[in-house]
Amino acid sequence: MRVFGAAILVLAVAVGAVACGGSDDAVSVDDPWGRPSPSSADNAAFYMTLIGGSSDDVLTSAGSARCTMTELHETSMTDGTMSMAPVPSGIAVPANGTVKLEPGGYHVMCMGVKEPLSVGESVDVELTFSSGETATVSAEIRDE
Ligand SMILES: [Cu+2]
Repeated sequence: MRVFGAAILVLAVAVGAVACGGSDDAVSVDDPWGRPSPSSADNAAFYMTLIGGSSDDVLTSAGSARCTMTELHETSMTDGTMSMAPVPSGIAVPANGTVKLEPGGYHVMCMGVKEPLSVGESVDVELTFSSGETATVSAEIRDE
């Protein structure tokens, strides 16, 4: 009986923690990362998972001090050819939804890397949303 009581207490604490996290109304960012910039190219890309807050939002721009210019891009496959294009309207993040920026899809394009991005370092990426929210995330550079 005593064991059962302890289990109830643990469950109550866990539920409390989840409810607390869910009350946040801004977009949150999970696992920001980037690929190392190859020495032959001066472009790099950042990826992350955007988790919607309590209302719809749109990631409208991103920036990093390490890039001369930064754009939001989407990679797509047309007739077997991989190409990417800017998404001028931004990346929509639905309320309580999840949007992944990942290789082969949406990404933050870093054009004109000022100094190579090396595996193991962390690069600050600033995000701006249509709601006016801004966030600075630390993208871990890794070989993936
Ligand atoms: Cu791109």
